[in-house]
Amino acid sequence: MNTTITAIATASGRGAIAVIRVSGPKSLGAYKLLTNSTATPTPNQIKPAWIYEGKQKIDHAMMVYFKAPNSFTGEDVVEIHCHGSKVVQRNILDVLFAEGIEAAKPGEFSERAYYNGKIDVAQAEAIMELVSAENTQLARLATRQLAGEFSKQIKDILREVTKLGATLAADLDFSEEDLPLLDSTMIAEALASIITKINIIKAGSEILPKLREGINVVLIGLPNAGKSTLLNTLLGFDRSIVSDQAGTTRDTINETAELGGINYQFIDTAGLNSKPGAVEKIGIEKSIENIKSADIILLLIEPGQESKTKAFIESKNLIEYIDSPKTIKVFTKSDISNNKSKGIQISALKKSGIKELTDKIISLSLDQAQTSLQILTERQLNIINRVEQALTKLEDEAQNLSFDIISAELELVAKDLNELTGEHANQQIIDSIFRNFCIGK
Ligand SMILES: Nc1nc2c(ncn2[C@@H]2O[C@H](COP(=O)(O)OP(=O)(O)OP(=O)(O)O)[C@@H](O)[C@H]2O)c(=O)[nH]1
Ligand SMILES: [Mg+2]
Repeated sequence: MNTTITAIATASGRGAIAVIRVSGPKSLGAYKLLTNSTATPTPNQIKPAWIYEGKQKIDHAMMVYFKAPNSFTGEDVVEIHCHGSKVVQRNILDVLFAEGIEAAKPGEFSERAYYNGKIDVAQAEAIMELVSAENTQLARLATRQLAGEFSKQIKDILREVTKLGATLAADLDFSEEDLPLLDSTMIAEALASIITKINIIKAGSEILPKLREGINVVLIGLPNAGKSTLLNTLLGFDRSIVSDQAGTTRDTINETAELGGINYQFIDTAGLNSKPGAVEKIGIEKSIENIKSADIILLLIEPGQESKTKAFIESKNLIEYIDSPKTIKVFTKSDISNNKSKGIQISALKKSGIKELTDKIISLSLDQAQTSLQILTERQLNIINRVEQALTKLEDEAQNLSFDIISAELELVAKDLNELTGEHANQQIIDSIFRNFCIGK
């Protein structure tokens, strides 16, 4: 780019300090002008300096110069860390504007970084997510995407699509007598493998709203196992009624809480009684529904009830949910028993084992999120869905389609995939992505 741009990179209004960014060929000149000096500053070093408007000192600031191509945008960049007063910020911008430096459009710094090959579109979008991340864990996960994880997966898929397309094209080029390289079974298999990868990305994107709204943790167990007591202990207040009567909780009780920077939706359920009364029965059906949709299951077992619990689970065909890594076995009332079974031993009464349990819940949710989380913007999700539909349709119809039609369809898919990372994306798409960014980003 020939132009030089500037914008305030920090939140608008008054603050302790503000950062003004400048990017483009006039950056170094602007540095010298503002600091009233002729010396070229050492790149990447923060230096205190007086800032001038003409001969007038307007602020004492910290200045950094990044020399192209070693900067965020890939161009010469200057950052002015001035005091947060609106007047000071305005004065500095006025000096810069007077030099013919232009006000940056929203996202223009990131856009320049993209054009200079510093980041791809998916990484730029991850920066956006990072800026708007509402909790620590989310921010950490956005950082992973910033490191290019998502783009790598897409390139992998793209490679498979292109390879399949190329093999089909090669078959088309051969004459009738040649043995084709592919048959319809092989095509269907190749398509299925690509679809699986797309679906993994989609599934990962569904975790994001959960991290925002709360991961479901369902407490289940026989009546009197201590579910409601544990819920109250986890929440730190009495939300659910506790009594020594079996069948105290009849309806599900939801409550949100934060543990270790992650939001959870804890769900206390009706005890799994094998001979319930009419109302209890409705509650138990709800419990079973909750087991099926849970992200994490806490299976509570009180002393001496392990085999009875197992029998109930088996009778309702719930083993697959209980034997899964998302279930934590919790042996309750350790104050009155000496259970040594594999699982976590807790006593809500004596508050023992609770920290071990919450640590386990946190690590389990981070495992689930980290192995699969994808932060997809609406734009990316739309493309992923479109690609998945096109490939599924192709897989269904592959038997009856000619190679040239399949190959043409795959080309369209490849075009869509390229749009995800911004490679070969057209100007209009690039514009629409970066204009959603904030100014100064
Ligand atoms: N000794 C001891 N008793 C406990 C502990 N946790 C719960 N209890 C008692 O066990 C009984 C049942 O507890 P609840 O929390 O109501 O059990 P629940 O699983 O919610 O029972 P339902 O709602 O009927 O399914 C109550 O009398 C509790 O005080 C514990 O850690 N130690
Ligand atoms: Mg209860």
